Amino acid sequence: MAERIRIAIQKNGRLCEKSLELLKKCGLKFGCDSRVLNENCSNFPVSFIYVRDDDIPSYVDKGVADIGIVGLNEVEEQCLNLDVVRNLNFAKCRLSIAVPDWFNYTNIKDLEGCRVATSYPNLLKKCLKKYDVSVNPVFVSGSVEVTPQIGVADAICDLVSTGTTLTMNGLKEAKPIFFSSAVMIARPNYKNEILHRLLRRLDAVILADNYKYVMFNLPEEQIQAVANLVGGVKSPTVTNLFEKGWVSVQIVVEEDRFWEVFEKLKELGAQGILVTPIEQMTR
Ligand code: PRT
Ligand code: ZN
Repeated sequence: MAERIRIAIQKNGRLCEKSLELLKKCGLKFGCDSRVLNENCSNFPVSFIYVRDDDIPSYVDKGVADIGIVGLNEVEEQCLNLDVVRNLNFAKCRLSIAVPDWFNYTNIKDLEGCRVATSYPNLLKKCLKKYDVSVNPVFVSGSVEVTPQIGVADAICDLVSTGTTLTMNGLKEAKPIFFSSAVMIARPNYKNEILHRLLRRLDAVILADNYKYVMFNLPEEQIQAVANLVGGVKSPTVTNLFEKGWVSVQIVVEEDRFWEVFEKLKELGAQGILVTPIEQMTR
C-alpha cells in the first residue's frame, strides 16, 4: 500500500467544519460521515483521524498522527515541542482575563493574588510572567464564566470571540493576553514529500482566501486611476466594450482593502461591479 500521512482533525466543534472545508478546497475527497473515526482520502495519500481538539497536540507529538489542525491556544497550553507549519485564517479568538462587573479594574496589577478560573492554567501563567503579576490559577474544564458568581474564583481567563458570553454572565473583559487562530502542526522538522505537496495546495488556497476577483465597466479615461488604486498588481486586465469610451476591467483585490477599493471605483464611475471569490491562487 502506498504511504499516507495521517491528519488529526477535530471530530465535532468549532474547528471541524472549517478544517474539512479547507482540505476540500485543496482538492481532497473524503466521506465526512460524522460516525467515522478515521478514513482514507480517496484521491490523495492522506488519512484522517477525527478526535477531540484537546488530544490533537499529543497525538501529533506521539506520532499517532503526522500533522493536525488545532487552535494555537491548545498547542501553547500543552507545552509540547511541536512546529506550527501553517497559520490558518479561522477560529480566531483571544484568551482574555475577565472580571465581574463590580470589580474595579484599572490595570493588570489589580489581579495580583486573585483566584483566576481557567482551562488554560499554563498559558495564563506564561502570559502573566511578562507583566510580573502572579495569580492563583483555579483549573476548571468548562463553564468557566460561572465561577465568580458561585465564589470559586475572583476572575476568569477564557477564550473570547464576540464577548457576548462574558456580558451574559455579568463579566467584563479586562485584559486580552493571547491571540489565537487555527494552525496546522507537525513534529519538529517533520518533512515528507506528501506534506510538501499538501502545503503547496494549502498555500494556494490560503492566498486565494485573502483576495477577491472584481470585474466592472469603466469610462476609458479612468483606467490609470484604477491602476494607481490597485498598485501591487501588475496591471488591470482591460478589454474594450462595444460602447465607445467604455472598457471592461478585471482586478484582484486584497480582502482587507475591498470596501475601500469598491467605494473608490464607484467614485470613478465604475458600473456593473461583479465580485467573486477566488478558489486557488499562486504568485
Ligand atoms: O469537544 P472538543 O474538546 O473537541 O471541543 P471543545 O469544546 O474543547 O472546543 P471548541 O470546539 O469549543 O473550540 C475549539 C477551538 O476553537 C478552541 O480551542 C479555540 O482555538 C477556537 N475558538 C474560537 C473558540 C472560540 N472561538 C470561542 N469563542 N473556542 C471556544 N470559544 C468559547 C469560549 O470558551 C466561550 O465559552 O465561546 C465562548 C465565548 O464566545 P463569545 O463569542 O461569546 O465571546
Ligand atoms: Zn476540547
